[in-house]
Amino acid sequence: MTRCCLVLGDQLSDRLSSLNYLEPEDVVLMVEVWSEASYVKHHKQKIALVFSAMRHFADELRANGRSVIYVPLTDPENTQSLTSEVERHQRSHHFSEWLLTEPGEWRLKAAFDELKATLPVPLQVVHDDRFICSYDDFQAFLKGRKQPRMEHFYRKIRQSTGILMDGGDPVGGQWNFDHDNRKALDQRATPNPPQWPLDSITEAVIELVNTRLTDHFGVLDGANFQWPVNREQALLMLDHFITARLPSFGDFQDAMVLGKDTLFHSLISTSLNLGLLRPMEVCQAAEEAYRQGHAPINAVEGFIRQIIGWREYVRGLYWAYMPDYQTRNSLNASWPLPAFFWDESKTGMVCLSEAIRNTRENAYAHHIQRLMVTGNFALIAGCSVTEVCEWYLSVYADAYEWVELPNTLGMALFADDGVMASKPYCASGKYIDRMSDYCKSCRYQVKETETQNACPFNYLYWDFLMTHQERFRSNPRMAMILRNLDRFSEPKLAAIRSRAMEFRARVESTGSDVIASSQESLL
Ligand code: FAD
Ligand code: DLZ
Ligand code: SF4
Repeated sequence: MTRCCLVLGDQLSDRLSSLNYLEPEDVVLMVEVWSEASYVKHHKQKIALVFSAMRHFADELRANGRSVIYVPLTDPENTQSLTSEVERHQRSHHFSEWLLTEPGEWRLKAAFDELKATLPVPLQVVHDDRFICSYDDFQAFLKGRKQPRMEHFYRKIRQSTGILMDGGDPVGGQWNFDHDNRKALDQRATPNPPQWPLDSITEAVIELVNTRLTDHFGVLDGANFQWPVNREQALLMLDHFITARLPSFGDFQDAMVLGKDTLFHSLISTSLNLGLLRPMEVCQAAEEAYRQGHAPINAVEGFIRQIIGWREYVRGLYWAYMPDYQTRNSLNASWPLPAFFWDESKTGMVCLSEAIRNTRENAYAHHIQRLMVTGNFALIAGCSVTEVCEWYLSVYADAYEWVELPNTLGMALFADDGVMASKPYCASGKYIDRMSDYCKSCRYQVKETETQNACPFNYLYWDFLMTHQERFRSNPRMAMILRNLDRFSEPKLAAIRSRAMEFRARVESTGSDVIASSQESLL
């Protein structure tokens, strides 16, 4: 009685829970399907990455003696959805049972729940133990807490895993060293990411995506595609991070520099999310670097917090609050996403143009670009929550809804009314000027708020605060900001509002914030 295990495109781990249940005679099914490639218009690099990593993983399973059925996208028999491929293979092979590690996205969980009801044999869905915190443990954490906060969760995980602990105490005597992590970058050189030649599998996939998915966003060619597609490459990326980047990771975690796309960030999110790396091994490697005196505590603690703190926390929130979570829009944001989010040449704002260029060329932007540039703009301009979430899910090589949605809807857009963040991450151009060198080469004046050339982040920020001030007054963390707003004169407030209105009207009618020179003389 042969059983079949369906392995999804982000389940590429040799220790995957469902694979542990298999007997030698059982079979693994992996399918490249149109429905997954197009449920949002993923960046071309993301699709190439997932397909190449899937093909490499299938080869590794075969090399380890597993029997694998692999259905490529172009197979004429391919029915192009995950569930219909299960049904097709059940009809042709009459398996006695199906196994699946639970999918990472709610829509797929719902689809497989439906399939269970119609499949003639059992479909066993097993827990995904590639995360440190189980759903039950996360529910236990939430229980009785009115305002769950990541920092409390993070401390619990430090204690339960023993990561960066000396007995019962945090290493270095503090849980969090973030106050040391806010430096703007000086003139120092930043390391280039490691490179490896593309193999024939990746080359074939790049060709496939470039011929079949021409209308998807982003640049994809051999020169700019450098994501790890197997565990060996993922370990090289991790090793490069630990030796060349981690020592400066903390200091410059929030910095942004023109033309420097990755700074000291780790570039491991794609590998973690695909299953090529394990969160604990990554944290252990960082801790070891600290214990060997290779990296300072502020860097190591800051990095580990991202993995066992934020990454686990957002996954816990996603499953605890879905499916209602995706419909939330507590600030009633509905302004259509400007066209320049898809084409940076349409904006004169250097900060946005840099973040969007990085995104288009590399399917990547680091956290502060995502949160404080594109996310902050979308928040203060009041962009449609649905459109912004779809944009983030489409454009990044590491994007899966379980991690993208809480970060976008919750952290960046404050649309969940404070479940994820205790206050909105809204900021004026002053923050971007402090943390980057962007403003020096921008056509807009970062120190101005109401003039024609004023930085749009400034008037949109104050306009946003004016619009939502009644809601925010009950939040003690917003009190100081609102006191500043209260000091503004009526004419100043009116000027800000009218700049924001002009800006929106211009972007709506032209797709761009840039004033055409013919119009400029009329203003
Ligand atoms: P580093 O800065 O080196 O951080 C190390 C690791 O910590 C990352 O690889 C990642 O696994 C983890 N991490 C850091 N911050 C977070 C976070 N807030 N949530 C979850 N994990 C975190 N991350 C994704 O993996 N997929 C997404 O779709 C995604 N969407 C985001 C959308 C928005 C609006 C924001 C603000 C953040 C988003 N993030 C997402 C989190 C974070 O920006 C990326 O994980 C990070 O930029 C990836 O680059 P890196 O590997 O160089 O990370
Ligand atoms: C992201 C993705 C893409 C683009 N394609 C496939 C695919 O063809 N086959 C597959 O099994 N998985 C794919 N994936 C990953 C799934 O979308 C992923 O499993 C869900 O998003 C759950 O996290
Ligand atoms: Fe961005 Fe404003 Fe600075 Fe220009 S001046 S780069 S728009 S923050």
